[in-house]
Amino acid sequence: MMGILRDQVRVILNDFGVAASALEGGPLVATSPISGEALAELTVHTAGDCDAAVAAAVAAFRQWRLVPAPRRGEFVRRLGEKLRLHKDALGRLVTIEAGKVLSEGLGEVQEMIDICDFAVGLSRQLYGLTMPSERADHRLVEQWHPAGPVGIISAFNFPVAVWSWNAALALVCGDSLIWKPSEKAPLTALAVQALFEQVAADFGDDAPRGLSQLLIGGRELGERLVEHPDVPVVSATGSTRMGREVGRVVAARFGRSILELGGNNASIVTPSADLDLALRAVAFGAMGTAGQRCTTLRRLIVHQDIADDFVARLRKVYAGVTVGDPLHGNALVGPLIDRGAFEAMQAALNAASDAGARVHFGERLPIGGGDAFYVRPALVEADRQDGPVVQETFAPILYVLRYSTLDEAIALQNGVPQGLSSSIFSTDIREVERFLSAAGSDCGIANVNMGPSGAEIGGAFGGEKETGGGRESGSDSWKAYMRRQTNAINYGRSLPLAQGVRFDL
Ligand code: UN1
Repeated sequence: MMGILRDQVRVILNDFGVAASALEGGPLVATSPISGEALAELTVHTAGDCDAAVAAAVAAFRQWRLVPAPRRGEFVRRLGEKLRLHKDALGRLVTIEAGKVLSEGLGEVQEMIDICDFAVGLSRQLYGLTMPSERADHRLVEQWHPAGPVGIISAFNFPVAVWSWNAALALVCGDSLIWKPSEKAPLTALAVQALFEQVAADFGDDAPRGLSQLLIGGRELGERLVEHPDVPVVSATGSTRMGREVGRVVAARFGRSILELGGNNASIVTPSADLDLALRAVAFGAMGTAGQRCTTLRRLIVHQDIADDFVARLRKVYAGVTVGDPLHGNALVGPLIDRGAFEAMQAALNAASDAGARVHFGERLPIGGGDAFYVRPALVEADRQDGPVVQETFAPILYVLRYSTLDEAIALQNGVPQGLSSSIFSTDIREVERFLSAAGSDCGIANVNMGPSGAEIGGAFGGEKETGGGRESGSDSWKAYMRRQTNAINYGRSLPLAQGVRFDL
């Protein structure tokens, strides 16, 4: 087993144009959670490299912003085509590096392709408004201009899709890119960067050197990027702790941050729910990606009349779900990313149990060797919403809470610091609409008869409160990558002042 993944990674990366020498001799050891084996030893960038990357991004931006937006869209169309061509290999690499099962690895690349398609259309739709002017012979309009270099900080769990949400939009908006991926997922970033460079080389002079750059390294590198005054937009995905720091630093220099931070997502299961459907949705939401999505279902709020039966059915599903090697067979749940994730999971389960909760499953399974961390997902019947229940533990733990009135369920759903995603299972239109109303879910995403995860790219993605307030991907999220300019134009021969002000010389 050992060495096989290492070889596979080399074949894939070599095919993408990454030199073998780039994978050896450096201090950053890339590993696979599938077996814990080392895949590569990468060179890391320095603070000086970061400054040089920003300088190159500024130069690239000055050129790229003048390329017509539909032509920039053509670049992104070609990027999407490149990803289509390499979907299988890149999806496999995502699985090897992040440990998600292969259909999810492939799904992640599909998400990249989808956002490229979206951005191509968008490149002809960067609309500004025309407003009626109160003054005669005047025109009042707004236009959207490119913002500048965009810093992208991404997490291990969606190592390439999150980059693409930001990159595809920022590119059609006329911005250049600097990407600092997670230290836990540098290889997929190298792969995507290599594909990007192929597209850029084929595109000709319109694509400047340095249009997209990659910074491999640790936290200090991210800090340098975030502080840099020549990076007007920073998009960061990760923990609330990280985002609080990024938000503060970027705000202090009046930059703009797009923050996509922790979630503690809940689903409400009402008595009128289609329970077969709810069971499948809850299983995917809570156990899919081994509980390592920011949108993972972490709290299940079940009506007391149906709770006993529903929890009994869930326990059967949890007992039987196949945990195993995400590359092979029929595993639905792959490994945790590393030992730290396993220890955080066990600490949360111990805290829940100490607080009187009933913990089912959650134990480590003997798969993949001593350096791999596979667990049976945990189901925890909690009496109160406090302690670990109000925290995001990036692992497959589903806390079950009971409720009697919908108001109480909504209060529980909203009663955590995070505000990313939520859902309700109900066939009662009154319940559904209450949940979606101004007094309902306080999250950025609120779904009906499905779980909180697995969003399509067409909607705006992000959440409120400690989730950070940023929106990425679809709808009008593109506006965060541009600067708005209002133009008042006088085409007359007199100078009427707004609000009737007089200033007669
Ligand atoms: C993340 O976990 O950071 O909605 C992103 C979803 C995916 C994206 C998750 N489309 O679950």
